[in-house]
Amino acid sequence: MSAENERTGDGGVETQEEPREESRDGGAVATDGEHLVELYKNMILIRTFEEATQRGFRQGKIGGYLHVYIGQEAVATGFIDAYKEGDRVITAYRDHPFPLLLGSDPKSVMAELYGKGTGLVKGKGGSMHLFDVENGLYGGYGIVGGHIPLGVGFAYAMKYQETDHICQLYLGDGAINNGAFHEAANLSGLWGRDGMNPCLWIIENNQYGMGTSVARSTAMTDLGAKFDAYGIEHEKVDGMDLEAVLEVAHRTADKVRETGQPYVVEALTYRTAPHGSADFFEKYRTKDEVKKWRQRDPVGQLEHKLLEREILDEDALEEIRAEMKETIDEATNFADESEEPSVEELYTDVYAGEDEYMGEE
Ligand SMILES: Cc1ncc(C[n+]2csc(CCOP(=O)(O)OP(=O)(O)O)c2C)c(N)n1
Ligand SMILES: [Mg+2]
Repeated sequence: MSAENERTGDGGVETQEEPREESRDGGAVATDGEHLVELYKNMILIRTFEEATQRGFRQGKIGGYLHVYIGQEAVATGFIDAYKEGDRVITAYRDHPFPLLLGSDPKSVMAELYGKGTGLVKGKGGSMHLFDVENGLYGGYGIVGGHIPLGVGFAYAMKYQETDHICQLYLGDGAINNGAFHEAANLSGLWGRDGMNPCLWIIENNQYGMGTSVARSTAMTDLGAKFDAYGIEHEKVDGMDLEAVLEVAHRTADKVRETGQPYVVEALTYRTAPHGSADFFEKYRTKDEVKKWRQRDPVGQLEHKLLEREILDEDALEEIRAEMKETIDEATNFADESEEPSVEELYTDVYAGEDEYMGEE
């Protein structure tokens, strides 16, 4: 199967292809400074949001679980750039960047984490169950691997309904060893033979599932290669390099849209944050390893490129950071000051309305 990029010793990959030069609006992807600045803002928005959620958790204002995306920002930012209206996005519980990138109001995303009635799903979902159908986000799921069959089903439905939309299905390296993954991958490959499964599988290989490294959870550590068994093509990308992700994201999203066949991208990345709120004291990663990946931080790498190419100077970078901080401060205050959901809300959204899903009687 196609492996256009190759692993390097430190877990990254060397991109062998030249970045392509088209984006969804016909402009340049890799060389257009304005576009990179826009995406830099998105990455800072995510980073700042996540840092604020960590503070909110420590203050006891965010309950339940909290899994942040720090270190992985280039992956979602690059792929969501290839999102087109009508597409669907589905992911697991490390889901905060998705509504932010798809256009949900950061205030309602933060309020959801605070469990408030003004939250994205009225405070009923929390950190792991973000949902914004209008903007293409179909969750947010806490059961590892549980959402994978749903994503493959969405892709089938989109073709069945004769649209040219695709499903972006995100999954972690840990989810690959789950039974639901294998059943769904089999169907995705099978339906893809008839052009009936426009599913772009995006593996966020951050090297660990909780405290267990990929090498300790499977004998076949080339995760993309698992898809050979199901007849689905795959490749790897350096998930710390936004431009590399952008190139792959646009090319593969176009391919999936045109062919109706699934495709897999394994993004090699790293969560520099702990796994979740219950994992403050890491015993499974060396300081050296974390340091090595931090040196390849996706935000830092992009800042370096913006400076080197003289697209932005230090002052301009600082201005963007300040602007994003203001947005997130506002979101945090909004969440903090919002009301708890009303008791009546316990009885709404429990069952789907008949008209909504079952048709008129
Ligand atoms: C079916 C199931 N088994 C176990 C868990 C507990 N659990 C929560 S997160 C996690 C690790 C998943 O790792 P990965 O898919 O790599 O995602 P990451 O956290 O690295 O983004 C596990 C095992 C769960 N939520 N669901
Ligand atoms: Mg993982």
